[in-house]
Amino acid sequence: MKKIDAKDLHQYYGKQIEFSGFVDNIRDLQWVQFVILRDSTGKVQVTIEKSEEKNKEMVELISNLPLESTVKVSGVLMEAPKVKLNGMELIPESIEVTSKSLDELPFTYKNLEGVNLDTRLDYRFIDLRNDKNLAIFQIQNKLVQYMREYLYQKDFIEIHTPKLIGAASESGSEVFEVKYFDRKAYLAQSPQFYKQMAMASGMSKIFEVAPAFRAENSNTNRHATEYTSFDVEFSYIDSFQDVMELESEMIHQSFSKVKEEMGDQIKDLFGSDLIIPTLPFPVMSLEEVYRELEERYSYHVEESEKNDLTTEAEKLCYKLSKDKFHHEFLFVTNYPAEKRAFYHMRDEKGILQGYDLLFRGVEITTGAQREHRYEEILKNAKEKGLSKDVEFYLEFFKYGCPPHGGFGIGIDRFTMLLLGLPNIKETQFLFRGPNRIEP
Ligand code: AMO
Repeated sequence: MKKIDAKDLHQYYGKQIEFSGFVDNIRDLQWVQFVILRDSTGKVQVTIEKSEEKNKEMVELISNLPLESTVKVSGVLMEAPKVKLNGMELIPESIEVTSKSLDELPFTYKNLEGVNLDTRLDYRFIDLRNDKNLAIFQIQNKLVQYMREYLYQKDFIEIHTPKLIGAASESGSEVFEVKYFDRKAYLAQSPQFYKQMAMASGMSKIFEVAPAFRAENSNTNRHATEYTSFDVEFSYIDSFQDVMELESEMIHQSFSKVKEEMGDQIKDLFGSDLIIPTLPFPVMSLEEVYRELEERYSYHVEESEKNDLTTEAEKLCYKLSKDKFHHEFLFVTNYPAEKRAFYHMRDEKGILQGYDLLFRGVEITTGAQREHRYEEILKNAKEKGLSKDVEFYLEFFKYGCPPHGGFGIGIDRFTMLLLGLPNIKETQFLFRGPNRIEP
């Protein structure tokens, strides 16, 4: 029989059904046993009358059954307005234990207060049984689904680029090396070069949602050594403004849909208001940002640090963006070229045609118009001492390549900020960091 989801049970009142799930709770009273079963979509109460002779075996079974075992219950589903849990109860005829749990769990997943995060990650499969933790992934799933949908509406196609690569990509640093038969290979830190290869292939509009690997020894709340990157690239743009416009529309639309579907749940579980960002998103140059941070909040940094946003400045940008624009997002532009990747386009004055997008005071995206002119990209690569390493990439620009641009969003970080969670460890299915590569 096909597994019925808890959320669909109301369609089966008065019917003989089978329901499978985890044993979430048992209340063993004098005359009756209430067994709460749980699947990923909800919960249902199974009611066993102790006085009925035919229930004797089931009562015995339940009396000795550890919580978190899994069972398959056959019985009749009754509408029962008095039952607090969804106004229904399952009256069982038989119960089959499909997996018996040990009596003691490593920790009480229902109340995680005081449970060490490392212990939780060691037993992530139990940690994820917590309602709130499960919800993180259900919300993340919707967010990605609606971002994908936006792109599909615009005729983008999803491609799948290799993560095992022969030459260290982008910069040569921060890349994991792996043994590849009798030679070295690397784990891709971004699909950047292949997104651009797709443009040279004439694909015009592509995206990819896939792992990216960073060999950075960064132990912050927003860095991981492996994360999920939502990458977009498209051709025939006039400037990086087109890229910012597409990204902000995509976020606007997906936030609207997530809010409609899960806004209440986000508020209840995370206390976080999902605010649909108005269009267009505000934009400021790096120079303007530092000027205003100084004027408004007396935030000073050394001139030498003003070629990038300090972590503190990033944080203050949240306040700035709210105070100045009543907005939670902020595009920051006009970064100096020497701080940025060689594939970003620069204008005649050497100003970078790219941006960072900050959300709630943390960078979630880098985006840009790319340099698609062979001579220019060669010059930029040489300037960074990269021309040999990126020879295969430079080939893409020799045989016709349209002007193009794109961006990458770290999904795990984005989810963390959206739900107001303290750490990226909470939003990765299994966190990967400098000190954690297990389970
Ligand atoms: P960048 O390196 O800025 O740009 O990365 C883009 C976004 O990816 C996320 N991110 C991370 N998330 C978790 N842990 C990390 N260690 C980590 N590093 C990056 C962030 C970041 O904003 N190729 C360009 C994108 C492009 O231009 O299309 C790139 O990778 O959210």
